[in-house]
Amino acid sequence: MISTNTQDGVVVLSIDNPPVNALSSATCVEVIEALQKGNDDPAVAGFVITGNGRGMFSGGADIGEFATIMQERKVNVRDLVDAVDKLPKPIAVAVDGRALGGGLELALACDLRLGTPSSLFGLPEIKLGLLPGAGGTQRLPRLIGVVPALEMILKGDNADAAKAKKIGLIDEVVDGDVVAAAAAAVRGLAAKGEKRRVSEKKVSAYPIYFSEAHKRVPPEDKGGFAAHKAIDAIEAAVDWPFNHGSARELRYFIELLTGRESRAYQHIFFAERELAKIPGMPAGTAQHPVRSAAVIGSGTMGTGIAMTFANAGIGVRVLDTNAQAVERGRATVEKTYGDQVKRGRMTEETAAERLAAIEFVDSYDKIADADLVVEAVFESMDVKKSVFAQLDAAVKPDAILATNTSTLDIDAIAAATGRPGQVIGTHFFSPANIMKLLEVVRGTASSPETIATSMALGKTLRKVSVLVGNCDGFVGNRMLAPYIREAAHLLEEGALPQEVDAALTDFGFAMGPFAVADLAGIDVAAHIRAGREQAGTLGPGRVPRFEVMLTELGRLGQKTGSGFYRYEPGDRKPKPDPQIEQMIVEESRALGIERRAIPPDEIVKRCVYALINEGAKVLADGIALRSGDIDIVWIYGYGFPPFRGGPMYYADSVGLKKVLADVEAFHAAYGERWAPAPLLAELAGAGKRFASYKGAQA
Ligand code: 3H9
Repeated sequence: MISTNTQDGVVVLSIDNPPVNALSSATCVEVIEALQKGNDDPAVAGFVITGNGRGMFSGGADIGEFATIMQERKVNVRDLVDAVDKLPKPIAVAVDGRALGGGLELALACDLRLGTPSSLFGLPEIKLGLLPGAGGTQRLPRLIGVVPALEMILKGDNADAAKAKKIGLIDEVVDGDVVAAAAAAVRGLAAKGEKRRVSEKKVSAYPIYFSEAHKRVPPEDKGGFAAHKAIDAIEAAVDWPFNHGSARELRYFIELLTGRESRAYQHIFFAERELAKIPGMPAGTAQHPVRSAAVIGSGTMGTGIAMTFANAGIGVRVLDTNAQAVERGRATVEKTYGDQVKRGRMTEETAAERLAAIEFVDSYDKIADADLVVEAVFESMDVKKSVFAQLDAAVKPDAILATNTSTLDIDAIAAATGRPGQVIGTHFFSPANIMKLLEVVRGTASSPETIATSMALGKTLRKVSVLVGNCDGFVGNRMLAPYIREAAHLLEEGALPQEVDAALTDFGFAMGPFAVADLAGIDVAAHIRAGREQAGTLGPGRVPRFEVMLTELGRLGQKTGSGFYRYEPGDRKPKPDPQIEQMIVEESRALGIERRAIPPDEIVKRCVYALINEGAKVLADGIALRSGDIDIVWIYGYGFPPFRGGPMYYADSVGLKKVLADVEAFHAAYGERWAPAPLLAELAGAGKRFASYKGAQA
């Protein structure tokens, strides 16, 4: 896991633990032993630690070992970092690539830090619900000051080499042989008998820095647990000598590591990495290169998708025959990039490049040579079929034809073409240039090449791509339907939109279902409902009609200034509306329902368990490959609280027996729509978790 060579009295230790040079227990042991050996050897002047020259110095502690490492008291990054800090001989780090988490903490313990122009430095532990636990909270503020340290640790973002040099995180950026430069620097220190331990530095800060930082992060029960602990640990670096602060950091780290929040984040980390693993799809499956793309439709989705391509450096033609729609689309694109320049998030040159990458065209022959086309026209099967027939005739034979439908049957759309193997769903979420989620919807005929290309394209577009099966609503919108339906039943029974939304945002959702409905457009929901009514797929029992009633009233959501809430001009904040309250109360009366006060925890259970019960069906039907895939869809596409790990992980953490008992009680009280999913009943009965279910993949 490490290799060593000696260059003119300096031992160079290269970490070689693919794929990311994680500092596993075994790697730490090897490095510590090599340091001890070199230290005992009078011919050795000092050390350089580096990576394996493959662009990754180290991705940090081995996350896969977290479950056991502290409990079993195995040697870990903390021991390695302590050994480096105590080393009598000088040691430098030559960061070739990324130094993340424990990798950067190792660098911080060295006397000197050298990087290359492409090096990146970060402490992303916060994204795992942790704080840097190998001295990072103590050394970083000592090295660069409290304010930048707070920013780096609380955001978990990377600093590039230029920034790292500017803030004093590294000593030198070497555009050449960084290892040789580090070895020379070590010889220099050795010649002077000098050590430059960061742990020996002092740091001061005003208490207000910390009190303000506490105010800026989410509350402890809303995913902010690790952030508050990190702030306290950094404050300990100011208040106390290094060893005391370091002991505090360790205590917090262990507390976080074994806590619910971090376990949920670790689940998300691994679930995200599982997404690329597609059962039955060999790793080297051929892909179709996507160098140019086309988008059909210049509406909100079409322009958002076009910007997504442009942002990834792929030229895109947007086809729309409606001149007015094109003007609106063009204006949206120009405004979006213009705003980014105004906010300092993009240079004028970059904005100009991206604008130039998007071309609006008005006929199919102008997109004939596109490698991939994404259709984003009106959500109607007839319209889509007609577009696909025209695409099939006009676009080169090996191009992939993708649809952005959010609910419609991919196979029926594919059947309108003579190349069903090259048809697939790419369901972007609105706004497409911002939202991270991409559902890649595989049709019955979608070829392995089409699937592999679309998944790889998702990565190029910097999306989190989840491969899902073809059914009404796929994973996300299929689960959304019973969730929203239950929220509407709660209105009929006694709750108001603001109460339902408050209970769910209090649970941690980014937005409540009624605020979301107003944002997405009530007419969109009414249109989907009408389609399901026609297809007979609305679900068992009576389904509340609020979206139909609001549409009839012209209350289409934010865009008309009113929906489930009312909106002041220019203000997106939903305001409770007495007119809506009256409408809801009258609906309850008309249905003969005696309204009652519904406590927030019942609201949460009814909505979230409706989601979970449908998720179990999605899993059993093979529409999602794994329960973790469903979690990723809901976290990235629907604002499910990440600190709860996604709906299926949440169900596992509550315990499926308990979830089933509640679902059965709701079934008895509310009828068929609550019939427990057979998979939920099966797993609960066997004392298992959704995470253990491999059925659909087997
Ligand atoms: C820490 O350091 C704690 C310390 O403060 C204190 C300790 C006491 N460990 O993402 P990719 C695997 S916490 C184990 O597809 P990329 C990953 O699962 C750690 N495994 O590649 C995948 O495996 P597989 C702080 C890891 O190039 C494979 O590597 N560090 C680790 O797109 C490829 O991953 C972090 O939070 C790890 N640390 O991105 C960094 N990292 O092929 C987390 C990756 O079997 N990691 N793997 O599915 C990342 O952000 C990205 O993986 C990275 C590479 C940027 C490194």
